[in-house]
Amino acid sequence: MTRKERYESAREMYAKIGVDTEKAMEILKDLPVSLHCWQGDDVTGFDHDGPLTGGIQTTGNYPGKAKTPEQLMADMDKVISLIPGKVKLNLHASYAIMEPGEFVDRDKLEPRHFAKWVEFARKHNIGIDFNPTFFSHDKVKDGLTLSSPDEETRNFWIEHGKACIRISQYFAEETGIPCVMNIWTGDGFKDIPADRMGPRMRYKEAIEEILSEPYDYAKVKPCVESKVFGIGVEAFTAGSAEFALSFAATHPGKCMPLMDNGHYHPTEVVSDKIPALLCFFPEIALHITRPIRWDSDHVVLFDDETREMAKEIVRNNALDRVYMALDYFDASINRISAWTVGFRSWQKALLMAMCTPNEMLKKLQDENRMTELMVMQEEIKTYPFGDVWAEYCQRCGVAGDNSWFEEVKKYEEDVLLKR
Ligand code: RNT
Ligand code: ZN
Repeated sequence: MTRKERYESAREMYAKIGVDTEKAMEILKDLPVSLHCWQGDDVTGFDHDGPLTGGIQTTGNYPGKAKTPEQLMADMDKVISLIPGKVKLNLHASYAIMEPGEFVDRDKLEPRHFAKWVEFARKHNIGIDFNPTFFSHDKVKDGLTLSSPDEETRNFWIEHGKACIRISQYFAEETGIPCVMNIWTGDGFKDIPADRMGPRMRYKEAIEEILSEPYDYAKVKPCVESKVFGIGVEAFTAGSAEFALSFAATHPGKCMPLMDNGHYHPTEVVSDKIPALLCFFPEIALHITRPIRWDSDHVVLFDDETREMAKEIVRNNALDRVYMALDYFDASINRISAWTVGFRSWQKALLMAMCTPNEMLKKLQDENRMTELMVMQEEIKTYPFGDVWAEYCQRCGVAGDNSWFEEVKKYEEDVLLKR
């Protein structure tokens, strides 16, 4: 059978259970998913020489890491040529591009420092998401930024946040696509604190100050990302889950919560949290990653929890309410491949969720036909999803199988190993 024939046969099988594979592909191909620039250079950025701090860590020393904006952009061009669907660029403030000899600290960053990224986005006809960088900087004082008891420190980082709001507004205006601006700090303590509320009150007030910078919520979408712990801040993080959710809930029309599925206790699942939040928040944001035992930020795979998260977005008709962004960084393997596998995995998860007879399954649940529900859920696991995926990739002009990896090997030889 040819690929086309295989797809036709799959399409018929899915149609019999009420799934429209054509519609699924149509929707998915235009659905933006944010691709994080930081996989390409191990979260280093261009504005400092220091180490990566803030409770996050990359491990590995695979050759070919991008060291300049040009290299990072070339690498992202390569990735974009290998993945189906619609990309959005996700940038951190530390990826500012200065003029030669120029140094501007983070509190003084301006839109012009990101003009080259806007050019990049224009070239690909995509939007940009943004993140203030509250880590890897000498003004992180005793592990604290926005929650620091030191006013000067706090103000520096508040000014950084405000600068980032202005830059986000610039991105939205230049691209015509809203910019999701995510606030995450690694603020916390290694050991048992004597005051948990003080840092959180300072954090709350600092975010409020950042959000007092004027912006249009239709264009700039600030989020607050929570985290349970980080390396070196095991005992306490200021931006805990309850903190971030409560902040977002009490500032409607100003910001939304962001859940990173690496940021919870290992038996908690974000797939279950998505529908809970959707009951209350008009919009939410996600960082999609793969935690192994902790927030290890491994490459996203087409695994059970990834699929479950995609299902919750799709079957609750929330594709226009959930901002999806990848967030992981593996320095131990080819970085182009890491990006590509992760993006393709999330695309697969979304496509599979769309190729699931969600209405029929919900009905079985509502009629308490739980035995049948189990049988049906097991049945569709072996439906010919691979044939739909191959067709989707073909229509997007990329390889439907692993032949894209040949391109990566060639790029490694021709470009990465020469760096
Ligand atoms: C860290 C958070 C945060 C970062 C990026 C680089 O644990 O997940 O989102 O990964 O901002
Ligand atoms: Zn994250």
